[in-house]
Amino acid sequence: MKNSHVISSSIAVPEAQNRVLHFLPPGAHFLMKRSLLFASILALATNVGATVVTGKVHFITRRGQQPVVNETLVWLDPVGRAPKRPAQTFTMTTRSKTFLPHVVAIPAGSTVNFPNEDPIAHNLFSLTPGNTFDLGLYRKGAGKAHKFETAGVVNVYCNVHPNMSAVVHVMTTPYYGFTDAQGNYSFDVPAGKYRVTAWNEQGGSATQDIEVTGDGKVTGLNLLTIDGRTFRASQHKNKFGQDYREPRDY
Ligand SMILES: [Cu+2]
Repeated sequence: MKNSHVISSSIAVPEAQNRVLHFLPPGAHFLMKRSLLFASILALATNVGATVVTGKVHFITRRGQQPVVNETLVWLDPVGRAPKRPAQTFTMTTRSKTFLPHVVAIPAGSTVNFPNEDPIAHNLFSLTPGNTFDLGLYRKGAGKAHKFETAGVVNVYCNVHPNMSAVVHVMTTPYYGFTDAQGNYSFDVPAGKYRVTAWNEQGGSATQDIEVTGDGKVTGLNLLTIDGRTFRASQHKNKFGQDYREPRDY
């Protein structure tokens, strides 16, 4: 028997993204959008006695700010043990001097391939402690890969193009997924205590502690609010920790 607990409230999202809600089974929007990433959520959803934890992430924005709402990652860290998602191989492509996708979430120990579809060379790197790497300069083709062992948020950049950036979330909990374009999320989890965290690049994270009881009730779950008003796209350093030189035209 599954129980659904819906937290509903207004959400300030850009008009263009304020589309009609689709009513889907819990978790379905995750599966539709990022089927590879969330293929294993089906297995989790079949837990006997699982309770559906459903909520919404709310954004506070300054005038003209448009956070990419469906790049909001939500995860539930269980107090105590949890099953692990198996490490897998993911792909983050460089195309038109951007990373596609811009944000990924992967189980710890997973490998990300970085194929280059541009006719120009890139040099992807990260200086994030625990996940530092430097793939070197490489041209169009299959590209290179990196295995992400340490949990946390990893910033990935290109040493040639200062405007290229991506985020890899290395997860230990199996309960994670991206919200839909309205900020809705839904998880099937067994009874227990959890810390719920919502993260968006334009505003950092918000957390709250909840408890899912054996009879399918969820306590402590409120609207998660991400305040993006102080967000500024800051210029990062190159792989040597120095300012980028004059942008080269390629
Ligand atoms: Cu580049």
